[in-house]
Formats: sequence, structure tokens, C-alpha cells
Amino acid sequence: MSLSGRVLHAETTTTTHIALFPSAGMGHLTPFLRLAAFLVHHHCQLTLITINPSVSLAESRFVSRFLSAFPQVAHVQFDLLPFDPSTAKSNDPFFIQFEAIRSSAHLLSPLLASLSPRLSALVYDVSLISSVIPVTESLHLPNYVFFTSSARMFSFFAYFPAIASSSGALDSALLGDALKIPGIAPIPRSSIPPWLLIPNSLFAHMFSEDSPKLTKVNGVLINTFKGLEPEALDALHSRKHNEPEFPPVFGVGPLVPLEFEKEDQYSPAISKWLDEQLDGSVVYVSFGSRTALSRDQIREVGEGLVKSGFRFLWVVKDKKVDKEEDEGVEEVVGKELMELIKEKGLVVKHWVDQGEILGHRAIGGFVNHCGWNSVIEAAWHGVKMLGWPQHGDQKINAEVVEESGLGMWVKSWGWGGVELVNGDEIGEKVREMMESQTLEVKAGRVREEARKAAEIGGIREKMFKELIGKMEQEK
Ligand code: G50
Repeated sequence: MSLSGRVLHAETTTTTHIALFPSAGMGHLTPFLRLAAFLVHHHCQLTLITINPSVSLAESRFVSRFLSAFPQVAHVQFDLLPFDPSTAKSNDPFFIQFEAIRSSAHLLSPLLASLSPRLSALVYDVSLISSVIPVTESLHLPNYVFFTSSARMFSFFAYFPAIASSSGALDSALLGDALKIPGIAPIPRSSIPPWLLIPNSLFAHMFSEDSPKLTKVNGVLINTFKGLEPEALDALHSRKHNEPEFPPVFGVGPLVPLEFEKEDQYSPAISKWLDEQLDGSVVYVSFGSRTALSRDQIREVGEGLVKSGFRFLWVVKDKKVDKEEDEGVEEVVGKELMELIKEKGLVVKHWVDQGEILGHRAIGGFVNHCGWNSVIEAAWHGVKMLGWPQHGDQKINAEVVEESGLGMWVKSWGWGGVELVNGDEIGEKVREMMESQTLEVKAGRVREEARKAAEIGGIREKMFKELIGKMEQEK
């Protein structure tokens, strides 16, 4: 299905007016704007609320592309109150923005009240729950959380109140070696997002403040589908581990890359290179929009890729925030390695159109951090994965990747930045993934499931209809 704003414009009616409020980072913005495109397709009227300025250039460019493809979507910029970063609980610029938004969220009230026609619902980012709820309550406005990770991660988030200590961090005694949440495979202690074990960290604070408030939420949207996460979705739907007043969950995925995302600045050079490669022969390597590996680790990855013997397309990231990237590929990767790489691979250091890359016939495998959007995009194209979870929710997502058959991951590599994984080992695992027929067949099956979910009359459409129907009833 091609969703282009211009074609859909004529069909749009003004039945359900929804405001969308994404948070910082491409990992949050990307699924939100895809969701927006689908809601337009289902005849909703939309207002997109964005924070100005965004943390990264990739975000502001993405919003611009979206708005020019969907002129029928209203856009409101939300100005944050001054926020002193030295008081922040984290030094990560994206997480500082989370906090800044949370502490300004009360100002949303007049903004939302002024929108016309009257709003039917607010759909907002998972990182904002306890700061948004007082606002929607005072306006009697139904509120929907968009959970931008896996359903498995959501099961964990929803279960959090049962295992938190009074300081907000996870209670080690209640956690044990593995966390057993009814209805899903146990989560090993080593897969729990590390920040949640640190009292007063931003994530411990957000999880402990926000998860108990889920009972006040009208619904939760997750970019997933039954063929990928049958266990977690069944458990959530049958409410195996939920209180009766727990909100319904809508698996609205797969929210796949769309027309408006096409990036023409760099795509031609990448496509040209890929066009020259054999079918399924190239390994695509990217650790997402906000993970910078250490220089040493970057060089080991490069050596590993050369040693794997496969051709590769590698997106290198040296800084968390793209605005700060100031050095060329050669400086980051090193001159010597760059010479070796030239024969085998294409290395870039800028935002790429990942949807287009994964859809190219030359791509045979994908090495990535298991960020949820990358997992969904790999599933959509049936590209087998070697996962290397770096932070946060990514090991829990890696477990979904393994369980679904989409790919493999190496548990001994640990979280990003903790140990230096050497090139020989990386090369070996890349080769194992690329040569695995089993994974290829299984990833192909996941693709079939994704395509089935996305068909006309499929589960995704059914979920959107149910969601919008519920919003209309609540008006
Ligand atoms: C990053 C991180 C830790 C972490 C997560 C990260 C998630 C993702 C979903 O993205 O769990 C989520 C985000 C915010 C929130 C609840 C859930 O308040 O470093 O756990």
C-alpha cells in the first residue's frame, strides 16, 4: 500500500480529530509519523504537536518531509519552559529532552483546549504518561499511549509496579535470576534495562511514576502484530497479568516505512552501489539513530566485517546527536582499515533510508542494536538479523527476534560499551548469520506474517478500525 498524503486528501473527512504528541528521538518520532499516515488513511483529522527545536537534525527533516506530504495535517509547535540541563537525571541529550517535555507538559492544556474541532483523543509518547494525564483529565479528553517498543517490553512495563521498591528502582529480591511475568517467557535478569536497577535514574523514576498510571489510560498502541509477538499479545489481550481496569492494547503494526520518508540526498549513491551487488550477498550494519559505539569498538566492527568475507553496507555513528558529527568516515574508522574496507564495503556516516535499503534485493542480513523500529523493518522485509543490543529495552527486543525466528543474538557480548568485542568474533557471527539457511527460511515466514497483517482486511486494519471506533464512542 502506498500512503501518499496528496492522494488521500480528497477522502479525508472530519469525523475524529486526534492530536499526536511524540517525544524526542527518531526512534519515537518515526513510528508516530507512520501512525499519523495510517490515521489519515482511516479518515481521521490530525494535529501534530512537535517540540522546537528538536534534538537532532534527522528529526526536524523528518517532520518537514511528513508535513509536505500530508498538508491536511495541522501542525502546532510546542514551546518548552526553560530547563536547566544540570538538574537533569541523565546526561543524554535525548533523555534531557524527555525530562524537559515532562516538566512543561502542563502547558499543553490551553493548547489542546484551543484546537478546533474539539479533540476526540490525544495520542502521546510512552515517556510522558504521568505528566500528560493531569492535563487530559482536566480537559475530560480520552488519552492514548503510544508505546514505541515491543509488546514484550510493554508487558514488563505494565508489570513494573509489582516489582518496584519504594526508591523506584527494581527490587532485586523480587526480581531473582529471571522475572516471571504470567503469559510470557521469563525475562533473565541480565536482559533488564540496566538503568532500572539504579535508584533515582531517569528510567527508574519514569517507570515507577508512570506504570501505575496505566489504569488511567484509555488505550495503548503498540507497533507490533500477532505473527511476530503472539505470546505477549495474547497475554495482554486475555489480560493474564492485568487488573480489570487495565487499558486495552491495540497492536497496530506493522507500521512500515512509507513514501514520505524517502530521502533523496544520499539514496542514489547507496542504491547504485547496491544495484551492483549480487542478490542476498550484502550485510547491512547499523546501530540506530542515537547509538555511538566507541572508536575502538567501531574499528573492531570494521575488522570483523572485513574478516566475515561478505560485502557490507555500514552506517557509522561517532556521536549520539547528528548535529555534533564533525569528522569524516576515514578519521573515525582509521586510514588503514579504510583501505581494506574499500574493496568490500560501502561505509557512510549520515542518515540513511533504512526502509529502502532493507527492501533491496542485494541485502541478505542485518546487524543492528534491536531498536524496535529496526526489528519491525527487518520483519517487514524478511531480512534475517544478528542482534547486538546496546541499551535499554534492546535485549528484551532481541528475545523477541530470537523467539520469532527473525534472527540471532550473542548473549555473551553484553550491553554496549561494557566490553570490547573483538573483530574475529564479530566476523565469525556475521558469517554464521549470513550463511544460515534456517534463519533465512524463518525470517521469510515472519515476512509473510507481516504482509498478511498488513493486507486489506488484515489484522492491522481491524485494529485501526477498533481503535477509531472506540475513540468515536468516547467523544
Ligand atoms: C531506553 C532506555 C531504557 C528503556 C527504554 C528505552 C524503553 C523503551 C520504552 O527506550 O523501555 C519506554 C520508554 C520510556 C518509558 C517507558 C518505556 O517511560 O534507556 O527501558
